[in-house]
Amino acid sequence: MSLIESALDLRTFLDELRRRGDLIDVNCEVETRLELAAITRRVYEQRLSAPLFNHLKEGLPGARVLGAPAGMLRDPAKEYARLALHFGLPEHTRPAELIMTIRAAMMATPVPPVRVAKGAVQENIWSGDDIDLTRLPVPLLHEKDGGRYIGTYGFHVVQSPDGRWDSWSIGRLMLVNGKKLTGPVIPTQHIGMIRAMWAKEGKPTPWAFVLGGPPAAVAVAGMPLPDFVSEPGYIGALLGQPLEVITAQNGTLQVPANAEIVIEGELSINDTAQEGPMGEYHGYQHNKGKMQPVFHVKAVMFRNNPILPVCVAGLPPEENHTIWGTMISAQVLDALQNAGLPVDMAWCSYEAATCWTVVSVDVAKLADEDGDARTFANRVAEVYFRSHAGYLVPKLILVGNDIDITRIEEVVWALATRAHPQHDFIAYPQIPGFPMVPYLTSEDISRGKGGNMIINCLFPEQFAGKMRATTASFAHSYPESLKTRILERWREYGFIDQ
Ligand SMILES: Cc1cc2nc3c(=O)[nH]c(=O)nc-3n(C[C@H](O)[C@H](O)[C@H](O)COP(=O)(O)O)c2cc1C
Ligand SMILES: [Mn+2]
Repeated sequence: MSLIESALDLRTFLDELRRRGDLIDVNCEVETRLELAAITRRVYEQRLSAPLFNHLKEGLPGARVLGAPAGMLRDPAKEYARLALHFGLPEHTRPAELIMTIRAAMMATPVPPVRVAKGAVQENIWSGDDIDLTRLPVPLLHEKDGGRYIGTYGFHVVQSPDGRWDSWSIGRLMLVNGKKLTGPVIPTQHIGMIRAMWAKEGKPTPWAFVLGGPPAAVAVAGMPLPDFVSEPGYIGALLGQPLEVITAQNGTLQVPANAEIVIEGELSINDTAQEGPMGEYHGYQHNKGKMQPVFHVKAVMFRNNPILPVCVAGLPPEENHTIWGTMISAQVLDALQNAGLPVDMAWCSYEAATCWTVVSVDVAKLADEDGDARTFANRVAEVYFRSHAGYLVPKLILVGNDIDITRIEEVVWALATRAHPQHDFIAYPQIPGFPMVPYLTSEDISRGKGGNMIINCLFPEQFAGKMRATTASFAHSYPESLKTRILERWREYGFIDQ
């Protein structure tokens, strides 16, 4: 079977992981309160196979939870395999191939979804008094979380009042009770923008939330595509075929036909509830929650033995880094290249918890640029921080393309040896930035700016097409003929490893 089938359907995705030995069927009884989350946390941190919890102590009999859906693998040759399978890409896929695939679909013609009459998600339908989300296996993810989170790897579905813009976006959702949810609706995110359009008409936002949708759809729902670009059409372009959708119970919104669970209702205009705190993507657990908008649930659909996918946010690498970070990287590369800047790769190092992006500068083209490092950094800042994707990640590191920016040890080396303390750390306190960044002060958060900076790791000589020094290493310091001979004789010297 083609790997694309895994990108289109969660159960096919899980079968493929199982075939590869990258899925553990956890058949013993596990608690939804902390136990499944602690296991999943350890899985991320040790880079183990994804756990599918088949037997949960609480909740609907037969309901299951999937942990670490896009966690990293321990084998360095297949580190990105689970992430790559979200796009139907093979086990050995490297970051550059991921980014190029995601980028190429941005330049392709959108392929809108096709509506089908019936979908597996309609196997069970709750409405009215039947609705009780507490019957699903909703986990408590960290001991100090303010509630149980049903949405950590699911996406919101909303549409602009004129019907022209469909927005699918990942956002977290906490249970308030069996019929009420709450979660952040940040005004600069697309769900916040569309909610404002409905509020202007005096109406709550018709809303659905998809859990266990096609893996490619989930990944794209975590991607900051530009304003007014509909995610479903982009997903079709990415996969080379349309998604199958059904019309939700409310009669207007369209949701993937093969989703595991769909919750639908309204995102209120004025109702709020206490949300959080929750252990978050930057690796910290704050000790206070916040008032956030309420989502009122009007219907729930789910497959038999539904699977609830879960991201247990915290220290990298989890999906806020592997999915969000990767999708942001592709989007940032697109924005910078479209602006004519000489860059050839962008990468949100997972280790930096989606708080920095590294940008690889094509030094052969840099010599054609006018001005010095400061002028160049200012140009990059204007494009990057003002883009929907760059806005989310407050630090940008500029390095020459002799560095492989997907290798953290090379980035650290460049940071330590190339950035001058007096002129290469350039703060942009006036450019708006994402409020969730952990080092922001309360004044920064209320002003909506203050945390952005560029770190320039380009040597002044690189702006004149030269390099200050060559690299001292096996790759750079010896004649090719000698290196070849040494590698041929490696075992003869007594080394057993390659
Ligand atoms: C696992 C995961 C969890 C996320 N949680 C949130 C969240 O709670 N709130 C939020 O604003 N963005 C969250 N994001 C990021 C958004 O999904 C992302 O910025 C996306 O671009 C938003 O869609 P939009 O660009 O259409 O607004 C999360 C991403 C991932 C991968
Ligand atoms: Mn969007």
